Parts: sequence; C-alpha cells; structure tokens
Amino acid sequence: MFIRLNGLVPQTALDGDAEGWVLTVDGEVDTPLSLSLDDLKSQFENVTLQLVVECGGNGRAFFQPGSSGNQWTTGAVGCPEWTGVRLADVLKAAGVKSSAVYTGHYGNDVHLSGEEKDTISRGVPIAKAQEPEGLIAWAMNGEDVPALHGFPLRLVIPGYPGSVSQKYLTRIWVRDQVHDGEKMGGYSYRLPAYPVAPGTEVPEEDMVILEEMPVKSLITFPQTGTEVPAGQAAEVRGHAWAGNGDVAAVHVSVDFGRTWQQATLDPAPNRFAWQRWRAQVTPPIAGYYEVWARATDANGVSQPPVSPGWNPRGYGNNLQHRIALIAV
Ligand SMILES: Nc1nc2c(c(=O)[nH]1)N[C@H]1C(S)=C(S)[C@@H](COP(=O)(O)O)O[C@H]1N2
Ligand SMILES: [Mo]
Repeated sequence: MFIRLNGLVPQTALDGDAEGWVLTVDGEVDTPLSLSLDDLKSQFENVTLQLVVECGGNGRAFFQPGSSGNQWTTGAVGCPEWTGVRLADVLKAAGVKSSAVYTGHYGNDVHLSGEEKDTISRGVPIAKAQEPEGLIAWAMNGEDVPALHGFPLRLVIPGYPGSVSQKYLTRIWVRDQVHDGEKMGGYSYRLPAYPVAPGTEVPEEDMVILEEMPVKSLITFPQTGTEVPAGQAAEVRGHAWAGNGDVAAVHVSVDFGRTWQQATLDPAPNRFAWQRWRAQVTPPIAGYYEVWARATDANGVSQPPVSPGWNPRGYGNNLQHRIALIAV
C-alpha cells in the first residue's frame, strides 16, 4: 500500500491512541451525530470490502511536460481489505436533508507549517457518498488501520481520487454547496474543462473537479526484462480496476499494439475491488518484446497507449502499462 500524506502524521496515530475519538456528522442533516468508535462498531452493520485507493496523481511522471507533485509512475494504487461501516448508513442515521449537495471531510493531521490549519479537506457529491461501497473504516487487512494510513478511522470512497478518502477522520460536514475545503479549488484535483495542448496555461476558472478515475490495469508478473523461452507460452498477469466500478475486459499485446489477445479476467470479490487477470503470451522467435496491457470498462472505454489529456497538475494518467520480455 502506497503512502501519501499532505501533512504530518498526528500524534494520536503515532501513539496508537484512539481514546475518546469522536466522529462528528453535521451540516445538512436532521440529526447531527457524535459517534465514538464503539458507537460506530455497535450501531451500524460492520462490512468488509476490498476497495481500490488510487492517488489522483498516479502516473503523473509520464506526462510531458511534467508538473509539480509526487512523481508517481505506477505505484500509487492499492486494494487492501477494509473493515468498517457504510458511509451511506451513517448518513442515513443522521437524516440527509434535501438541501444536501456535497460532503466535506476533515481529519486531525497537522499542516506542514505546524500551524492550526487543514492540510486537506475534500468531499464528494452526496449521491457518491450514498453508494453502498463507501466505508468509514477502522481496519485494513484485518488489523487496526496503520498510523500512516489513518489510524484510528478513515474514509475509503473508491472510484474517486484517493484524496477524498480522508485519513484520521474526525468530521463529515454535509454541505448545501460544493465543498470548498483545502485542496478543493484552484488546480488541486482539477482538470481543464476542455482538451488542452500539453503545457497550456489554463485559467483557474476553466478547471473542473476530477471525480471518477479512469479505467486502468497493471502488469505485476513477470518482472520487466525477464527472459522467457522463444516459441513457448509464458504467463503474464496483473490487476485491473475502473473508477466506475466495472471492468469489462483486459487485453494484452506482444507486438506493440498491432494485435491484441483477450486475457482471462477473474470476477471481482465486490464492486470497486481490482480484478486479477492472466494471459499466456508466445513470443514467436528470440528477441526483444514488450507486453502491453489494456483494460476496458463497462462503457467500452479503454486505456490509451500514450498519456491522455495533459493537465496542469498531472492527474488521471491511465496510459497502458508495458514491460519488456526477452525471448531466448
Ligand atoms: N487526513 C488526510 N487524509 C488523506 C491525505 C492527507 O494528507 N491527510 N491524503 C489523501 C491522498 S492525496 C491520498 S492519495 C490518500 C492516500 O492514502 P494512503 O496513504 O493510505 O495510501 O489519502 C488521502 N487522505
Ligand atoms: Mo493523492
């Protein structure tokens, strides 16, 4: 699991101290709630799901020209098993008013400056928050959420940029407008409203919020540069996921995209989990090959061979992953 922090790990997380932790749900609700960890665990159905968290900037390093931010290549994604309660159930208990538009998320991490201000406070449209897969989680892979991943409580809202999955969660503010917390505005997690040439200076008012993440896949086996026997089948495998929750197919190519073959795609354990895929590829004669992988979502939208949609901060790059294969 990758780690991304915009601020400092709170002392409570470093100490593993969840004593007196309270989650507040307020704003456009009939009944504002103050919930302890025990309240959450005892008053709502406990749910365990495998959910993808992917940083909006995963793949940023492949854009040209580059942009500031973590130079992620392929690694800013993971799919642990999360245990918690449904965000939707907690919102239902609070009674979401018809005036509700968006959520605003808050945690107790400390700004890098040390000053008392939010490091990051993002949110999602109320309909997204009411989907059954969004969790308020206290466990990751069957253990307390680790300090770096949000102990003792975090949101996991799959399909959207990882930044909406607030760690060290203390408050969910139901808003009557699009949330305007830290890193909701300007160029943060925003894309130009129209396609722009790489390097364009886009006016701030032309930027729109990045919501659903695009379909994507990774080749996780074998390691790039592996030698395989020429003329024989070699197994290639990996993961695929989509921001809209449904992967339809994965294809692989060993001839630079001239021809593609369909991979075997395992079913997802639940919606918004990544799916494993595998394929047998046969390099005909000795030489240099590349394996390219391409996932397609349920709408028939698939991954491009080059970086798509350049944007000022380098978000949403789902170009096809490729590895080298040496046939001997
Ligand atoms: N409180 C808090 N939550 C946060 C962040 C943060 O800096 N502070 N970073 C966000 C971003 S940008 C991402 S990509 C994910 C990363 O989650 P992980 O570190 O558990 O992989 O957490 C999100 N939640
Ligand atoms: Mo992120």
